[in-house]
This record gives sequence, C-alpha cells and structure tokens, in this order.
Amino acid sequence: MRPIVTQLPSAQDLSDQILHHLTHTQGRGPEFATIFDWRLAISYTIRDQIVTPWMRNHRTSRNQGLKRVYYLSMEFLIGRILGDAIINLGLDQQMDAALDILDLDKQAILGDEPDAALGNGGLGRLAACFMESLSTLGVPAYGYGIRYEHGLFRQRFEGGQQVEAPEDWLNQPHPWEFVRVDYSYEIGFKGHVETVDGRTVWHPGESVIARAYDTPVVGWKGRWANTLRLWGAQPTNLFDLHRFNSGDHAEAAKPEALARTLSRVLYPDDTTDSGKELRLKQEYFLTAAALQDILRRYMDEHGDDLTGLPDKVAIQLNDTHPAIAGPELIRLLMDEHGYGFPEALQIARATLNYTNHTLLPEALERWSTWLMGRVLPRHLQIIEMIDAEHRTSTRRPGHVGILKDDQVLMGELAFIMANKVNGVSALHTDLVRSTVFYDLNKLHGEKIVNETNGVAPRRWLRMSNPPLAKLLDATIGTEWTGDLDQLRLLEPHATDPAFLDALHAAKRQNKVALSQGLLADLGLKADPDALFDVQVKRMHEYKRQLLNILETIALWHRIHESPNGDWTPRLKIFGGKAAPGYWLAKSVIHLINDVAATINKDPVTAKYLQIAYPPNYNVSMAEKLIPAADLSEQISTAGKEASGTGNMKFTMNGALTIGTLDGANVEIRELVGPENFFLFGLTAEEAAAEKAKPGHARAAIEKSENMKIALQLIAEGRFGRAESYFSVLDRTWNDDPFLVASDFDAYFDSQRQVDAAYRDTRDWDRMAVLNIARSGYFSSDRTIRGYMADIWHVEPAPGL
Ligand code: TH1
Repeated sequence: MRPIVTQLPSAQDLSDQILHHLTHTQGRGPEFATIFDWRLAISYTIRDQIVTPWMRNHRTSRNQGLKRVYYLSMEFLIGRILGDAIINLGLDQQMDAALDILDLDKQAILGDEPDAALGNGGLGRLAACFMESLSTLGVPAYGYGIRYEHGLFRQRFEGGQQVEAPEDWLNQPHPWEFVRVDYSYEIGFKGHVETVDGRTVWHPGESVIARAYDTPVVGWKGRWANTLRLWGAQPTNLFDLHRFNSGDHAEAAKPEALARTLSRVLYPDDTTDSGKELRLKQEYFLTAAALQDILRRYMDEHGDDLTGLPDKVAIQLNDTHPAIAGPELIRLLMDEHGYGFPEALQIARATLNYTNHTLLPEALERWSTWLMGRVLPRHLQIIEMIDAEHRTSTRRPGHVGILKDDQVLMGELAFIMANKVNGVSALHTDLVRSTVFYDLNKLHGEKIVNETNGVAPRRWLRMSNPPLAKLLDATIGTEWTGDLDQLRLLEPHATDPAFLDALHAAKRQNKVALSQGLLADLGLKADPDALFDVQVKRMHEYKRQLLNILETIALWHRIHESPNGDWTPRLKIFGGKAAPGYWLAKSVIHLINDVAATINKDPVTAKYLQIAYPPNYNVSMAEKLIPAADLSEQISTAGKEASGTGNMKFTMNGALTIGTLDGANVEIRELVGPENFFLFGLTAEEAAAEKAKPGHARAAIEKSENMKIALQLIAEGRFGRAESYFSVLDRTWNDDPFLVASDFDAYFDSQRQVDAAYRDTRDWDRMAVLNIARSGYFSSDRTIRGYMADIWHVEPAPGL
C-alpha cells in the first residue's frame, strides 16, 4: 500500500483555521469571542484534521471488505475529547504555539469542555479506552451506545451528605458529533405475535426511531479513526393528529413521551441491576438499532447471504446489558430474512461474544418472564427456543438453562449465545470458571478466556501527566506512547540519582498543582511534601472506603496520643459517587466528610494528617488526581473487584499500591515485584471461609484495639451525631459482609510500613520507577491485541 504522507499543519495554519472557524462557524469576531467560542473554533479545527483519515479509513474498510469489530455497550465514559485528540494527532506543540499567537490560555480552553459522562465507572471507561486502542491499532471498528441527554449525575455535598443534580452536557452545542439523519431505524416494543403461513410476525404496540450520532475516535499518530455511533431516540411520525384533534392530547403525545425518555438519562447504578422496565427498553433500543445497522452494512458490502456474517463481523457484548442481541439477531435472521432456527442460531453464536465484568450477585441481570413477555413478546419465544435447544443438545434437561423460576437469566443467555466468554483479569476469569458459570464451563470448556483489562496510555500518561511524559521522552525516547512495553527501558535508571531527582521533581510538580486546586476549591492547605494517599472510585461497600476512613480515625487517635512522635505527614484523598439509592454507601460519604471536617481543624495533628474529599469525581478529576498520587488504595475484599482499571493508571503514573490480592492487583504485584507493592489482607479463598464463620465481625473487632477505638470515637459522636451513621456501625458489628474488621489490623500495619518506606525518599522513588517501568502490560493496546487473537480473529487494516 502507498504510504500516506500527511503534512502536519503549522502553528500559523492552526491559528488561521481557528480564526476561520471562529468567524464562519461560530459567527463571532475575536474581539467578542468567549472562551466557549474559542473552544468550539479550536475543536472544529482539530476535528477537520480527524475527518480526513476518518473518511479514508472508512473507504478502506468498505472497499477491501475488511472484517469489523462492533463493541456494544450501554456506557462509554469518554470524558473530554479535545485534549486527547490534540495529543493523538501529534499536534500539541503546534497547538501550544498557535494559542500563543492568539494569546489564549490552553488550560482555560480545555477546562471549558464538559465531560461526556455517559458511564458510571470502570466498565464505561474501559469501553472508551478500547475505542481509542482499536483506532491506535488500526482495527476497523464501531462502538455502539446510547446518546444520553443526561450523563452521570453531578455530585455536591451539603452538610457532608451527597446531593445529586442532573448533568446536562448537551445543553450546549457538542462539536464532536455528526448527526446521520439517513441512518434511522424503527425500534418496536410490546404488542403481539402472530403466525401467518408458518411465518412469525411481531406487531409491536409502540415504536421509536433510533437516530445515529457519530463521533470520530482518532488513534495515536492520527493514522486511523473509528466511529463511536450513539443512538438518540426520536418519536415515530405516528403523531396521532386525529386523537389530538378530538381532544385526547395526552394519548396523542405518547410516542413523543416514550422517545424522550428512552435516551434521556443514564442509569446511575454501578455494579447493581435496577430491574426497571425503562432499562430493559434502553438495552433493547441500543441492541436493536446496532444490529439493524450491522446487517445493513454487511448486506451493502457482501450481499444478502447472511451465512457469511461471522467472517466479517465480530460483536462484543459489554457485560449482559446488550445480551438481548442473541434473541434479536435470531429474530432478524428468522422473521426478516427467512432462515430456519438452527441456522440462525449457528450464525448468531459464531458472531457474538460476551465479557463478564463482575461476580456480584446484585449485578447479575435477570428479568421476569412476565416483563420480558410484555415488552419483547417475540424475544421471549426465541429465548424459550434457545433454552430448550441448549437443554436438549447438552443432554442435561433441567440442569443448566436460561429460564429459571419465571426469570430470564441474562448471564446464562449471553454465555450460551456467545462464541467466547471472557473475564477481565486472571483471578476474575478463574472465579468465573469456578463460581457463576461452573456448570456451563463444564459443558463448554473452551469458551471462557481471559483478557486482562488495560488503559489507554495516551490519555492516562501522555496527556494527563506532562511532567512525567516529558521526562520519559527525554530518557527513553517517545516510542513508549504507542508501545508501552518500552517503559522497560527505564529500569536501568532506577539506580541513577539524577534520574530519581528528576522523577521526584515531576511528581512534586503534579502535587503542587493539585494542592493549588484543593486550596481554591476546598480551602484546604496541603503540604506538597506529604504523602498523597488516594482512593478514587465509585462508593461501594466491597471497595471498602470504610476501611480506609476507619484506619484514618485510628491513626488520628494514635497521633494524638504522642503528638511529638515522628509521624509521616499524609494527605488522604477520597473521590467518588454513590448510586442515589444506595443508602449505606451514602452514609460512608457522610462519615468521611464529617471525619474530614473534624480532623482538618485539629491543630494538634494538622502537620501530620489532612483529608480531602473533592466532590463530583469524574474522568477530568481523575486526570488531575492520579498523576499527583504517591499511594494508590486498592483495598477491595478479595474476590469482589473483577479487575479494576484505576489501579493500572496509578501504577503507570508512579504511585505505589497498597492493596489486596484482588482483580488485576494480583497481576500488578507480580509484574512490579512483590517488594514494590504493599500487600495485606485475606485471599479470596480465605475471605470466603472467613465470611462463613458465624460471628466473624464481632470476633475480629474484639481482637483489634485500633478498630475498636475508631468505632468508639464514631459512636461517641466525635465527628457528628452518631445516629447519622448508625446503619454503618450496626452493619459493621453484626454482619460486615465485606470483612472490614477481619482485614483491619493487617491494613493498619501495612500503612505503617508505607509510612516508613516513604521517609526513605530515594528508595521510594526507586520503587516508583520500577512500578512505571513494569507497567507496560497494562496498556489497553495489549488488551485489544488479546481480543483480536483469541476472540475476534481480526487483523489491523493492511499497512497498519
Ligand atoms: C466494573 C468492575 O466492577 C471492575 O472491577 C472492572 O475493572 C470494570 O468493570 C471493567 O472491567 C463493572 N462495572 C459495572 C457496571 C454495571 C454492571 C456491572 C459492572 S462490573 C452497570
């Protein structure tokens, strides 16, 4: 293939184009332009640079009939786009110079972009990193999701308690999307099913239009760009004028009301199934629109014979949320294209794959057959056929199946319909085999594979940590950005004092910047030389923010006992949202804020201990906090965190981890070396055994002086009225399902080892270098290569 010579625009070109867009797209002269106007002009200028490879790649895939990957996900937690696009296009220096010419403040411009928060946490952010890596590797791919008008809610604290406010990123023009009015599909719900001449026809009782909104996703060096296609709901044209004229306005507006609610808001539950009818409709809306689009494109390119579908199409289901894809694809093949059930089943099975992201029972989706039959009557019939076929073909009637106790088990459905099923870390995949899918794994031994998660180094290192990126470039060259294994070249520098000084200075620069932000936003005066100890993630009992805050209280008490002791100064940083209905998680937020209020104003301990809990943790905040962290808290109850991806970002940015043997922590520890990782706590196996012991909580608390003190201080009302956290205290004493008490002393002791280690600055920095140098495995490029080889059987486009 002819190499594509792309001339990068100069700073002057960029500034000319920005002024052009400011005038001709924004309709504003420079003298009246706001930050917003400038940001849009700059975004259009950068977008122009992406559109060229995007269209070229599109043609290549089509003309050469390349196999494509389709990633179906209810969540894409994208964050801001502009800064990442500039980096990926390799235009950062030119853009800096262009902004100098125009006398604009880059941080103010980038900071003006709202986060696209179309996801809850790790699962949605993983989908976004995967889209970037697919483009970086030049794999033809589409991401399919929902264009939620309101992303994840905004979090405020009032009296220390979480208050939710709607998020409205689409209240202002979004410069990155292209509306495709011509790609619109009708999506039906409810109604009845009829058989005419042996052919089944579903007559939906209501319907909406799914309209495509495309965002280009550009990869490293701008060589390839894929499409994130988000579906927005539009009312069908069935507006009932007759009804309206006869005065029945409510009834006439129904199609509009359904359309408005479908893509209105993201469900704010992370790792919990809400079981609501609207959620099932959203899942079907995404899936049905995506499948119609995939089949249309396939038939355009390869004709009407759909038996070849698996050769050109690999579909990945991001958890069970789009698992209705199995029945829907069979329905399309049978009812719309005339295939028989066995053939349709075979085609669908060869095309679909399923990623499991959690073992938590509350996250495993199940729908009552009643609801499924009402919303998707034809699909319930097909699910019954799949279930019956599976029971017969595996000769295990009544053993393992999709339908159980009048419920449709979506995990079982996804598993049975998938060619490959994958877990997201080595430990998690083992547990998938031995627990949730124990029976199915015995029947289909080859189906389950592991693909350990990863994160995009362009966003999570080069973009978010300029001081470190610059040091890496100067030390090992720039190739690490597209080939993260090259970080290995740093290892010899771990003993080089000059390099260690430079690394220390880079980290300190990030800590100073963060301190300035904390002062401005929270009025907190942080000492940049204190140990920055960070736990940022969704608030959930299994993630054990409670363990962290109880340890903080116990430490505070110990410092009080000997205020002239030689304590290591620490800033404890928390960040994260609780699902609005998750009362226990919300009372942990309340507790952390109350403890922070008390400890931060204590003059006796002020030098040694501070707590910061900035509200509204999101992707953009992660980009500031992670590069400034010394210590990464990954302290979930072993066996509960499927993988974690924040843990990888911290390691890459030179934080050391204090953590349990859970999820990808296991692999992080093996790779960076056990001597460079602070391990504590029960293993998954030990934890399961401990939980089974009656009275384990009380027994563990009785044994731990430090835990008792912490609980007692709370109960005494030292941080606020004890009644506020009664449910948390009661659960800890009497149930403690996530073993905070059993792991408390081990955690406390491990933290004291952290204190000691941090005082030896040289050695700490040496360990940080080794963490960075050995983190290359956690690039999502490596993960995507794994999916390509083991699951999708696709190649990059020729020449990439
Ligand atoms: C998360 C897992 O909890 C986390 O361990 C993992 O790193 C991440 O997925 C990516 O693999 C999950 N998020 C959700 C969200 C919902 C349902 C299940 C999960 S599992 C809504």
